[in-house]
Amino acid sequence: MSSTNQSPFYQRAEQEYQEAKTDEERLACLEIMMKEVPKHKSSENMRKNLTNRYKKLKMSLAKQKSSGKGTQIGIKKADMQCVLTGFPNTGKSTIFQTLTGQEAKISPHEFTTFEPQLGTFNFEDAQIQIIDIPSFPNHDKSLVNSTDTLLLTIDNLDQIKKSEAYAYRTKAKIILIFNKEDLLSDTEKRKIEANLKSKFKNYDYIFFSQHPTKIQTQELKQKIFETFPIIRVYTKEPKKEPSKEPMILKKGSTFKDAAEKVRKGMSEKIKRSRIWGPSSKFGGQSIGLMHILKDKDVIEFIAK
Ligand SMILES: Nc1nc2c(ncn2[C@@H]2O[C@H](COP(=O)(O)OP(=O)(O)OP(=O)(O)O)[C@@H](O)[C@H]2O)c(=O)[nH]1
Ligand SMILES: [Mg+2]
Repeated sequence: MSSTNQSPFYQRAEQEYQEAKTDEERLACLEIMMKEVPKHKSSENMRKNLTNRYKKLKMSLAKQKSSGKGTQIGIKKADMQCVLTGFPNTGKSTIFQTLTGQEAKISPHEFTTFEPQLGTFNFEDAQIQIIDIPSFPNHDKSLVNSTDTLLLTIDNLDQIKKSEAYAYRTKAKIILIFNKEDLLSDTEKRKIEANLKSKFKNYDYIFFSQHPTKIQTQELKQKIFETFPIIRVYTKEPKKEPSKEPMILKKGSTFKDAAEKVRKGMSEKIKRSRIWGPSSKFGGQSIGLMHILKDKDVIEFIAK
């Protein structure tokens, strides 16, 4: 069975496999190929071949990891990360500049952004990492596939389906940013909105532009923040104000996880602990190590 008889997903994954730069990427491609290859007799050899390649790669990756080498993409992932993607000239770098206040290269020519630009913005004490990358098809595949959230920036509806060819392997949540709102008449905007609500129900979307209102910018930041499976927890010392910078923990974390994040081994030294905020029954409630925390909790503890 030749690979030309395979599904389009298989073929795409195979092509990406050939172009892949890291073993992680190759592994992800193989996973798709293994899923897509037909299960009948005539493709048995092909399946075996794929499984063998997969196993070998997994082993070599495990070795790399244990020897501490690992693979490198040059950007250290923060607790919360989002990536701006889309077709050329949709206004991604302009959005990057609006959100971060950092200057970006912006021009009416295509592919103005030719390498990833890293920035951060603040939302209610949380530091969110944002990366502006080159447009499809020159995007950074490993970033698109590995980030938490994709900000898919479009200026017409056809781009949604077309972009699936470039982002079909991502595990990220997607927010659609319909940009250049200023170019739309009220009627056009209503039509687009109706389409988004009927044909693209699965996407969370927002209209945006190069001159957004304060409320629009806040709403975009809020939407981005809500895609991350994390909570903010503030710590405080007795009789003092809570920390300005929250700790960022995974959703479902316990007080023990928080104490361990402050310092390894800390959870074994806790003498007394109290909590204020959404997960407490009342302000100043005493809690045990297994208490499950919520976003915006404030914890106070005394260690031995
Ligand atoms: N009318 C209008 N023009 C915009 C808006 N946002 C960006 N532009 C213009 O669109 C062009 C492209 O903007 P960029 O921010 O460079 O777009 P990009 O997606 O980063 O483009 P590449 O990096 O080249 O792929 C520039 O001329 C911007 O001034 C907007 O909201 N409204
Ligand atoms: Mg750009």
